[in-house]
Amino acid sequence: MSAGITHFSKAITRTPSDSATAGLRAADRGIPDITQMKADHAAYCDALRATGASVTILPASDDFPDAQFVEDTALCLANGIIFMAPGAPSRLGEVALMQAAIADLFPATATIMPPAHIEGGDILVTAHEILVGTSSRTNEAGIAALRDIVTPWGYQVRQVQTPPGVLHFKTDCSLIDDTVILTTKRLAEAGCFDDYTKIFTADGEEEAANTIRFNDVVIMSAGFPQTHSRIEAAGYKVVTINNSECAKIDGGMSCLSLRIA
Ligand code: CIR
Repeated sequence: MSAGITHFSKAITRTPSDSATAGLRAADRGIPDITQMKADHAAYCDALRATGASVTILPASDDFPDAQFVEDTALCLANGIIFMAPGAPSRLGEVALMQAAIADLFPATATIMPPAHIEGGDILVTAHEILVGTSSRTNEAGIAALRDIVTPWGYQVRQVQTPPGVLHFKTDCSLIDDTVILTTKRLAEAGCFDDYTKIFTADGEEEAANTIRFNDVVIMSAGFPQTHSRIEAAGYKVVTINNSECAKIDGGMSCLSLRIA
C-alpha cells in the first residue's frame, strides 16, 4: 500500500452547480446537461466509497461554475494540505471556499499566492517525485513556491511542460501504480516519463489519459475501450464513469476529487 500515492482513506468532492453550464472550456462541445452531470458525479462518489474510503461531498457553489473540479484548489500530501493559486482568474475564489469548507477537518499547512500560479491538475505525485507541468494555469513561480514548501518534507519537485494546447499536465497522464503511468504518446515523447513503466492511451483515445488510481481500482471515463483493455491487461481493476458532460467543460476523473491518505 502506498498511502497518499495510490491508497487513500478519504476524498473530498463538490456537487456540480447548475452554473456549471458556464464552466471554462477551450472549445465549444455543447452545453452540459446538468442532470446527467450530477448523476455522473454521484456515480463517481459511489465508486470512491466502494473502495472503503469516506467521501465528503461539499455543496454546489453557484458563484463558481468550475468549483466541482476541486483538485485544482489544493494538494494533499501526508505532511499537510497546500492550497493552490489557480491561474484562471474566475477560479481563484474557489480556494477560500475550499479552505472554509475543510478548515475543521484539515488545517492549511501552506497557501500559494498570486502572482505565483499553480493548479492541482498540473501536479502528478508519484512514489519518488512530484512532477509539475508549466501550463496556461501554472507558472514557474507557482512551481518554485510549491518546491519551497515540500522540499523540507523530503519531496523532489521536477518541472516539466504541459504540451501546448493541453489544459493541464494530468489532462494527458495519470499515475496507475507507484512507478506506472498512463500517458498519451504526445506527452511521453517529451521524455518526462523515461524512468517509469508506461501504458499508452490508444490512438484516438487521448481523452482517456486522465484517470485516478484510488485504492484497488483505476477510475476512468467511459467510452475508451482500447485504453480500458490496456489498463486491465496490465493487471489493474477498472471502474468506468460516464464523463460526457464534464468533458464539455474540460473536466475529467482526477479533477473531481481531493484524495487524502
Ligand atoms: C477549467 O477549465 O478550469 C475547468 N473547466 C476544468 C478543470 C479541470 N481540472 C483538472 O483537470 N484538474
